[in-house]
Amino acid sequence: MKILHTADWHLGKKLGNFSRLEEQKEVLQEICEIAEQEKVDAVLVIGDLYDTFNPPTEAVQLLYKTLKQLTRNLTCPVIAIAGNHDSPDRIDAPEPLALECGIFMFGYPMSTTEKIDLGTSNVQILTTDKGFLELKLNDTIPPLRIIHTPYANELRLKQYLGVENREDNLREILSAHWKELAEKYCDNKGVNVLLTHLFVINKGEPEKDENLWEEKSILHIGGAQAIYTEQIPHQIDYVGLGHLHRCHSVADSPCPIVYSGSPLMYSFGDKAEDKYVIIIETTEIEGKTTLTYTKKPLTKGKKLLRKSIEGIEKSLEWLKENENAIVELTITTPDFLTAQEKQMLINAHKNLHTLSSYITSKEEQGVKLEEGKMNKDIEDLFKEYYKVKKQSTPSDSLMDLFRELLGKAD
Ligand SMILES: [Mn+2]
Repeated sequence: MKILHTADWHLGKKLGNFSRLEEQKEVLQEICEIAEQEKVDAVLVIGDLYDTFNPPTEAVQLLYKTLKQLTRNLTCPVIAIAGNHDSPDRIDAPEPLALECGIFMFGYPMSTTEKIDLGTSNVQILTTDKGFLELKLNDTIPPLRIIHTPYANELRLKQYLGVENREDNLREILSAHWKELAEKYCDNKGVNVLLTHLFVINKGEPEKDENLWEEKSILHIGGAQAIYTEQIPHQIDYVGLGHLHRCHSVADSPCPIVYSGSPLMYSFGDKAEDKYVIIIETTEIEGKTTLTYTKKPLTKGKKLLRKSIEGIEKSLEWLKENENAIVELTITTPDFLTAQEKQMLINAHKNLHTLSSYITSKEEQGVKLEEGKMNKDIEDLFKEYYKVKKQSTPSDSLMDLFRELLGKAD
């Protein structure tokens, strides 16, 4: 059995005002081609399908078109869950249509699906339960069992799981939920995977990830606490994760616990060579099914480059050499840039995201000026507004609330 694991597509994402939709189309096409070449039996898309609660129509259409293409006419089921950027209702809504195509979309931790006959011998729904799905893929391979837990913050997760009055923390509650499903449905006669869009680490590791990108706020108030690998039930053969945008394995035992990462560079801290999808494969070792995985590199999409350069001439040269990237440039100059110089730099590159200058003259030594983000996004604007009004920075929980309102307001 072969399964493709991907996550964090963030469809509809903009970097400032730069739309990433064309790059997203290209990289999703690349993912579809890999799935076809590898003849995978199932596809997992583990959260942050969209970038916002209310994505643009083009992003919604791109998602549906891609998921449908991945099913290869009902021969390869696709299982997709919501991440912290997704509106759970929006992910659940297309279920009646999606289901007929062999696409399973889960917005909430207790979401389930109807046990319908898909009218094909290739894919059959064997068992469904809240947070669980068992599929028969074809006659030659064992059934695939999936425990699926989309993102929810601690408070909501407790509500959804019906334990809002319990004092226990998220870790204990999720452990109990996963254990119950694993004991009920998962044995060694099938392949058992757990999918979740959360921050998972080994116990004792720092609960901060430098590469967490824009996601930092959800680790704090109103967010979800880090989940430990030791909480994964022993029946599970593979844990597919979404949330962190860097492709990496959290642990390889007792089973692989893996973040596929995002398919494109979405922050200036990402590395272009870090973009992959994961191909999971089963092998029989002494009658026991074991899962191994390989990383397949993704090649589409623009690079995001952050660079400091001395002087305008060298900057212009560098901008020309990197005309296909999206760039954040800091120029070191003896004196302030003139309006013409600024304009010249802006005109020299179509994807200049931020331009700053670092002044080195004696009088101005050490002054760093942001010459302007070419286009600020609404969250940055809100932060600035808040600073002016309140003389302090908005808290993480307030920013969470702001994002939620944004999703609902427009
Ligand atoms: Mn994400």
